[in-house]
Amino acid sequence: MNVRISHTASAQKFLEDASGLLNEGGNPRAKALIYRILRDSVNIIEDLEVTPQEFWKAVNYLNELGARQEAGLLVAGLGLEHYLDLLMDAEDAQAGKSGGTPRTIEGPLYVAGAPLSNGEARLDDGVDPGVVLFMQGQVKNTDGKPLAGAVVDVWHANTGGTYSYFDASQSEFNLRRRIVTDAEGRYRFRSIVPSGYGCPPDGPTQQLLDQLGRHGQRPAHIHFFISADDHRHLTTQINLDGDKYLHDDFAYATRDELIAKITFSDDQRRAREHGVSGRFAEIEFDFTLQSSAQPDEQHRNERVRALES
Ligand code: MBD
Ligand code: FE
Repeated sequence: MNVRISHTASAQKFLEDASGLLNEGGNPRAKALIYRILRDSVNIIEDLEVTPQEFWKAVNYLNELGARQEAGLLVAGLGLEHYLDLLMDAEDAQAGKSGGTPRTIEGPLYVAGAPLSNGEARLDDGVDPGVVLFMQGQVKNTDGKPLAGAVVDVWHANTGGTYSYFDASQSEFNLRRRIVTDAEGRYRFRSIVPSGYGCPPDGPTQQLLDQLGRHGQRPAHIHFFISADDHRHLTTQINLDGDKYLHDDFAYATRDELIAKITFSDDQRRAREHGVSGRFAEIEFDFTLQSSAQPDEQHRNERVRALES
């Protein structure tokens, strides 16, 4: 028996009252959003005949999600963060903005204020016994002109798939650096080859993914914010070719143009040139930025981030 009341005048008035639409105070945007959320919520409850047990289970789920600080992880896993990218891509297409390295999601694990250096950096603290990685490339504009003084803000996981700051066992800013490109627009860094990420198996995000019959794994990847004066800020990642989850990312971040070839080498002459011994890996990847005269486009979107003032 599907009983509905949301269409009645009294129910609609009730939702308007609960959203503050009948008073003068508050914020009109907040009222409009909450009114829509309440209307859609009661529609879901009525359409899908949500039981009180299911409703309170969902309320408790939100508490768990917050307590575990996993809201940012869940929106990535449900594809909503990727959906925002698709929407921004469509907006760009409509506005005639094209070219350059594609955007892809930031994810929930950025930490602001990583050490800044010129041209090159070592990202790892030497603790992780992973394969040494040398990555380098150029930041350019859409005409192919190198951009000197661009900032390459890079972060990635260790061989356990965990990120410093969120994994308190790692040193401060491990695997996180900001590198300013040199006169030829070049950056280069030494690090270790990251492993893919997996959602905490005992957390609320994985609990929900289990209900959907989905895994919570990401391929090995490296995150970047790329910025330069008079150019559009770029939030992106590279995904390492050959990873089992390359085209099965639970956060849907992989894009064809962002698949980076990684070359492993045992050539000890070349290792010595790099100042290391043993097996090492190399990645070359260039980033291309669209030019922009709009200051709001030149910076990353506002979002609550760790250590960001
Ligand atoms: C990550 O490392 C990540 O990049 C995303 C999007 C979600 C969870 C962990
Ligand atoms: Fe990540």
